[in-house]
Amino acid sequence: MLMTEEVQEALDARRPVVALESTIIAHGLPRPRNLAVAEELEALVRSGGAVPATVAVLDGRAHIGLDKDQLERLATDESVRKFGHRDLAPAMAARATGATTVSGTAFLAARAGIRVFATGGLGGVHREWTETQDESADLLLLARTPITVVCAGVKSILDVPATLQRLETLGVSILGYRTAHFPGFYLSSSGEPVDWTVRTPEDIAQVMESKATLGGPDSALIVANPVPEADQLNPALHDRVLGEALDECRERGIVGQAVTPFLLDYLMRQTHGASLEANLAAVRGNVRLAARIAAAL
Ligand code: PSU
Ligand code: MN
Repeated sequence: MLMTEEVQEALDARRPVVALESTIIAHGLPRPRNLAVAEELEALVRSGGAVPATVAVLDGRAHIGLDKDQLERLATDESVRKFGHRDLAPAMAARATGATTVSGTAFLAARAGIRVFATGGLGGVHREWTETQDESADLLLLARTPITVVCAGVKSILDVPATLQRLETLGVSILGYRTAHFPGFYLSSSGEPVDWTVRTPEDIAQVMESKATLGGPDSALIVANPVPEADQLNPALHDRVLGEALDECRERGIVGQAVTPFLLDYLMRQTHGASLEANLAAVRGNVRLAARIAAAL
């Protein structure tokens, strides 16, 4: 694992560090906006008083923290792949280059000693799970990785109730941040309830302390932070376009790792960019909150 000096020094001195994933940059956002967003997210972490550590695999080496050129390569090079945690070892041996998903990022960040990680929306159980068995590797990895993940829920392209059920089965704790409802990624609420609501970053730090005192469980802590209502995608538009996107995905026979990027891109085009703005508002809020949690620890 290669750590930037800045991240290494911050971890050694127990100063706040926030891990950021890179799949959203390479595969979740349109070019050239993705590079500007990658830089903006790092700047948001810094203005929150923490050090950003964007995670990726470059030429077979796992990087915890990227410099400007490396971030640019990730955002512009079309050959950058998408790596979940199962891809890490083969990618390293093959000297391959790829962005890390939530599972790949959480795995590497936790091993580097980073305690807080921010993303947009988690992967989860897909709506056609009974036929495709498509469940994101994010869930099982989070079930056995002790890291706090700040997200706007799970992507609304998924089966949200089924995903929440899986997280319950897997024993992953969920905290609603200033909400009694699980957020809906592009939407402020998925309509599903959460069992625990917290109001401040200090409350979240307290839960992390309690977990440390208990000595477990060794699973992730999900902080579900809704996109502000003013920034959410219009719910009726969301439901209509999502229905079309799922039909199109099925008709075209898109499967596996390509499903999530396809659906995100379809929504963006068919909502004329409105879903992108909601996605970005959610990610920005998560990154800001993650920096405050890291600072509160
Ligand atoms: N959040 C976003 N955009 C994204 C993702 C999350 O706002 O593109 C990525 C994450 O990296 C997540 C991945 O781990 O989508 C899930 O992909 P899959 O469903 O193939 O596991
Ligand atoms: Mn999948």
